[in-house]
Amino acid sequence: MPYNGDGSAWAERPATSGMNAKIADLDKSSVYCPADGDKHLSVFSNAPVDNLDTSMRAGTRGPTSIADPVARERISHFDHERIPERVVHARGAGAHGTFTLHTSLEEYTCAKVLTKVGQETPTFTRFSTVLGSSGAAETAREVRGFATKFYTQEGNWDIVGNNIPVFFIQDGIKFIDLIHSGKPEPDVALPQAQTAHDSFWDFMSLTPETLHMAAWSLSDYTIPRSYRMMKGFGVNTYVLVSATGKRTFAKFHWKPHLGTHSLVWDECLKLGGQDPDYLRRDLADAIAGGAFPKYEFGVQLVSEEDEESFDFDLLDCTKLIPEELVPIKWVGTLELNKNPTNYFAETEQVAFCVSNMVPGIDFSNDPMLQLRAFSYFDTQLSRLGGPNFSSLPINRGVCPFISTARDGHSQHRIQAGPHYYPNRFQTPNAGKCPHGKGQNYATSEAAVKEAALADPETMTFAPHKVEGLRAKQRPPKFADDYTQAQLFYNSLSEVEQQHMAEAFAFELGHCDSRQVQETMIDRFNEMDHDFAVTIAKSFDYEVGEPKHPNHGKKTTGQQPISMLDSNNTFTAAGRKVGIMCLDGFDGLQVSALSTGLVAMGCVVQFVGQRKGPAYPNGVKVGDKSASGVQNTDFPVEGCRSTMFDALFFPTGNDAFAKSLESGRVIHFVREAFGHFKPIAAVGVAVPWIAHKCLPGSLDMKADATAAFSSKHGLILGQNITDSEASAWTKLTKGVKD
Ligand code: HDE
Repeated sequence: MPYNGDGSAWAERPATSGMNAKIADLDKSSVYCPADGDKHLSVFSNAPVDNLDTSMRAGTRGPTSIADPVARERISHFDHERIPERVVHARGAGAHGTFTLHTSLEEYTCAKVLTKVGQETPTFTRFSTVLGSSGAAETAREVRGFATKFYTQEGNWDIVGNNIPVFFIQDGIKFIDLIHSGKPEPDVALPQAQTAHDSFWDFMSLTPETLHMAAWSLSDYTIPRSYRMMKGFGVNTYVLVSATGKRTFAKFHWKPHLGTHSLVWDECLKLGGQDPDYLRRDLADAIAGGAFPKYEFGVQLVSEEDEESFDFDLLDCTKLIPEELVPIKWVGTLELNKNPTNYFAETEQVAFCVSNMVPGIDFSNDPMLQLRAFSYFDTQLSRLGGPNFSSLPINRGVCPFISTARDGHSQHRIQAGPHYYPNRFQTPNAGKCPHGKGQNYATSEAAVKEAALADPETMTFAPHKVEGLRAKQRPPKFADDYTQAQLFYNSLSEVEQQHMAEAFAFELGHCDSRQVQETMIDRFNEMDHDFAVTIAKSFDYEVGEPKHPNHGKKTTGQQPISMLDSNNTFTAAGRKVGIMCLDGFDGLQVSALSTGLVAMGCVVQFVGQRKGPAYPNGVKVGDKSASGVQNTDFPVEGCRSTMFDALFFPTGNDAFAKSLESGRVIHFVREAFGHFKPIAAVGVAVPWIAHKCLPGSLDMKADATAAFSSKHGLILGQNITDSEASAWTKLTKGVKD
């Protein structure tokens, strides 16, 4: 069952049984709408209001009275309904969930969320695009955010990551320029939600450290099929701290159970108009229908002793750690299982802060991470209006705590007790912190260590030595901009490399500056000469010999770079199949196939001449109560093949065969075929596809009634065998010859 937009979900307070601790906490702040006996319409004062239709005025045609508190307050509240959108990642979709740990990381961290096997931690996850404003289309080519707040028993822990394991720049000081260059041009504010303009590629071409991320940005990773089919990465290097004070570098990974899949660019362009909410709808539909998206959580761990053993620097977030060097240890599962009740209160007001850490998890010296630790907290002050954003319902923790922070705009808590520390009331931790007696400083290195280790629960910032010459400087290994860009490119399949070249033609084709185009081609020449020669063809440019020829090495693993790698997951589950139910369709076939598809976890949607009843063979058109009448999701004029992953055309009677002749229906087949989507057809639909829709495209004789092409994902036949059906349902779309 897809997300129901008819408002029926508003009618009742959901049952409280089975709620996780965070949902139960949110429920305390929730207001539901049914007008039961005790409720009345009201304004700020909560006094009853009898009339919301007409303001108070002097005589029926006289001036409106400012003394009417109802009209005034309603207008005033409306005037202030908007808050600033996020300066980046403004467009997002959120969901509640549960994180369950299946493998303990006790050897590396004292964080209970990562050590107590079987423990379920409530979460809130927000997926986002980066540059588009909050109303932008979601299928634009964009890096995607993947941020998760864990409401742990030790406080909130936020992993604010992306769907790509590396980032554009190495130092946070350049972030403002990166984002300014990508956002719409400042004079006429275009383009929206895309990097296809001069400023962005100007910045990229003049900033060599961006090369690796530039390659990822042009790849299919920036056009995901679904947030359910998208990886996540912490990107920066973090540090786990064990109960004995051992520090271990960690990279965080999310791996979707449905595999990692993308759209093809032509679909994106069309979907941007057909359904600008494509990804948030997909997420909400899946959760509402009980097909809860799941992701494995994993870590790559590097001991402090091995910090210098790589030819890249662990503190450089333009680099990943290839899995041949450090395998991923999978430790837990995130399930997204509840849609928000109120988008603004939850998805908009959620404030992810990189600085939200729990004891046992710490920052590394990654210069991006260090500045991120400041930025997120800081931005919430203007976005959410002051320092009390952390006590908004979606942001407040579920563990008991005491704080001496007080007052400020919109204080949500009523805090009793001492507002200073230390105090004589023995506020917890008073006796525990290093050197006790309320003195939060120590007089020797040994004393600090001893005190911290005595109580791992206070070890968020476990002691470790820092030294160096204070200067504006970068580590020497930060200088290599090419090796990993080459590794990425080599690890893709040929078709994915081809998609990158096409993406380049689109992106740089929207730039006007010859200098930007040529400099960017020269940059990619340092990644791969053949690639540069290919992309240069669209710009009438001759590429020279590269200074850094491609080393030819590849990488693979549990989080393979190529989406066509055999370690990726291919499944019919979660895919949307459109079934064409034009009047006169074979009802038995449709019900058998749709039952089978649903059993495999597919979402089935029916398309007919009208939204409403579709009449099968043997039922009179208009006889709504006859058995076998199929309720459709879309009229054929109201949808396109791009909205489905696969199409099924049943057989049918003469009327059905005649309706197939419509240009719109023929276009369905041609477009889906062009996108390499699986198409299945039976009976009268077979010759129609072979001869009317795709004449000359299929390897079948003129009189053939059956054909199977695994290459095209196409099966046509009187009967579809099990093995053909299972090959078809692999739905390995997006693959070009
Ligand atoms: Fe962000 N980033 N970022 N970022 N970022 C924000 O915080 C920032 C960076 C990421 O769904 C902002 O609350 C700086 C890397 C995500 O609410 C802001 C730097 C990565 C989200 C901010 C970075 C990210 C944000 C805007 C360089 C991948 C959306 C609103 C030092 C690991 C979170 C907000 C959500 C949001 C700043 C770099 C991911 C302004 C200064 C690297 C997923 O604080």
